Amino acid sequence: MRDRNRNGFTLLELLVVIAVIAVLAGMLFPAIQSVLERAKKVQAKNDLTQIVTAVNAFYTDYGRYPLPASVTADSSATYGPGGSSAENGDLMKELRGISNSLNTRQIVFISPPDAKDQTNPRSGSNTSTGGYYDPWGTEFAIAMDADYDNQITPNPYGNNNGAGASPLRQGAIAWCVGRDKKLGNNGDGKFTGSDDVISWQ
Ligand SMILES: [Ca+2]
Repeated sequence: MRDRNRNGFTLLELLVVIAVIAVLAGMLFPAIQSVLERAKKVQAKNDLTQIVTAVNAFYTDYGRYPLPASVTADSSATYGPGGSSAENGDLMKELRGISNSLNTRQIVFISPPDAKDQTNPRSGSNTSTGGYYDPWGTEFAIAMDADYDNQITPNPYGNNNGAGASPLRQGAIAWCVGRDKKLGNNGDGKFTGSDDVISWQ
């Protein structure tokens, strides 16, 4: 009996070991979560930069932004959540050269990956609508200077709420609403303190 105890673990020793592992895992979990969250933000920033680059490349090639002729105000040139066009799919199809109503030469300005999960798309495209989604599952938003006065009116986050002045001295901008899926911090519309990611800062 005594020899067996000396060579193996007692039940109590095993329980202590399991408890220690559980405590360590509990301490590591938030750290891992925050690393993953930071990686998603970096991914979102990259995607936003590519979208803005694609819009500006369209401008360079065609001398205008990828907007229907009827759209002449910045306020009606916003695609994605909260925009005049609630989805970004139509714009993305133009930028990808899938649609040729604005992109008449069907130049490919951007090629986002297809989202792996088409019923809950993240970090990629919905293959039927063309909508381009952020890493948390909401479509990216894009705004353009539709009246060509070299500024976007208004700044989607308002004047001096952490995302610059309104109007904003940009020709094309893009942003996404982050993990909480709401503009600003839990829907307050302010960039300061929010989990949103923007292209212009
Ligand atoms: Ca403008």
